[in-house]
Amino acid sequence: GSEVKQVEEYTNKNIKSGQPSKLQGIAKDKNIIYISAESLQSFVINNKLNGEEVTPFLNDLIDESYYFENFYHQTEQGKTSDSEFVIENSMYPLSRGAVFFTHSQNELNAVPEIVGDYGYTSAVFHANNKSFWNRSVMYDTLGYDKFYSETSYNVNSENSIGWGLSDKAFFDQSIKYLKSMEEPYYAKFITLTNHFPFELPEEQQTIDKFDSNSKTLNNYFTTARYTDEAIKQFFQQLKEAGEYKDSILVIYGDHYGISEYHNKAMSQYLGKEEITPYDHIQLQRVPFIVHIPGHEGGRTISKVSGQMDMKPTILGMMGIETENGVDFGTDLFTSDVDPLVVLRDGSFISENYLYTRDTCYNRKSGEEISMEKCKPLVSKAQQELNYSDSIIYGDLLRFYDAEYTQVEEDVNYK
Ligand code: GP9
Ligand code: MN
Repeated sequence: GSEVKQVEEYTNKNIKSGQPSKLQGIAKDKNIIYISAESLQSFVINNKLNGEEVTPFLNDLIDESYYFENFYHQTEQGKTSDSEFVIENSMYPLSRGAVFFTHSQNELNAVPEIVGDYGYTSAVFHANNKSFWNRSVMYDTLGYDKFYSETSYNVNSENSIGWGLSDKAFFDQSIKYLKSMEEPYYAKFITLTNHFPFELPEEQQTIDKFDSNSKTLNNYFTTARYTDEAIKQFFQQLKEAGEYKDSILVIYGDHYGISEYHNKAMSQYLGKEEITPYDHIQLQRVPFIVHIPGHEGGRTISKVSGQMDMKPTILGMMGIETENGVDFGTDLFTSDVDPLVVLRDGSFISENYLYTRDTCYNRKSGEEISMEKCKPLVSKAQQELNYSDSIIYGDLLRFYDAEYTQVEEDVNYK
């Protein structure tokens, strides 16, 4: 127990804001619908190819949502599964392997389990084999009630693209299951079509390919557009099914899709001379969109943030608070915390600085500056990673009783 206490002291002192969410309670008793957008990076958002928007639906949606434009994925080798681990536990993934495989029996305080205590039913929708990433085991550990995996879907050669069921067919076939869920529900949809190598049959392409030496980047625009259209169709179907207005929709990118092997082509697309280590970190940004029907005043939020922050942010919106949880993220709808986003390799982004590969940069200008500026945060970042690792390796939440409470009175938000 005392080691977790130490972590709790650290997160209380360094991370928790102590302020209620500005949207406290806005999601109380509403359905929560997550869309994990495979390999979707921020560089295509509000961006064009040959004069055409890459993600027209998401760009419009952002005007009616909270959009975090400096939001980073924090995944490692566990890819999608790491993103799932991070967003539901507000802890770091491991530096090697995937927690979903190596520590699937750990005691956790994951969001599905917490919201289950407040009357939510929960499910994951993902049309891949249920054992991929050890999901069927890990989803039990996370507290999910139900997993709609490949066998719940009608998958054939006509409706498959690349890795499996196309995103459009996936959402289409999911609606009936969603409708059957007892409300309020917490549902996570994991898309698949925008996955390496990003191949899409020509007749389904609605935007040009890019023209460079990287087939991967060239293709990427076509599948990113496809997912954008699939999400558009899903919103439409949610409305038709009556599932939209009582729900809050949360869309996020799980991790990067374009690796640094494609830097040359990427620099060509972005119109830069080269992709520096600073640019490489900035390319780890993925979209994070919170869409609240009936609360459409769009706001783009620039503060630095990461997947780690999703658990406290969503729980804050549900009015669910904890005094003693050991989350490493903060509620993004509170304002008094100096943000520090730590990536798994020890790189970090703070309000003023960006650090990677032993180099300190001015975050806003990208200019290289003295390491002295970054030094204190380098050790803080390492400390956080070590704390998170020690909890996972020692399965320390076994000895720890985090208490969650839901605010009684209604909403605080304006
Ligand atoms: C597979 C999907 C993609 O089920 O989650 O996996 P990834 O390779 O991105 O981790
Ligand atoms: Mn993925």
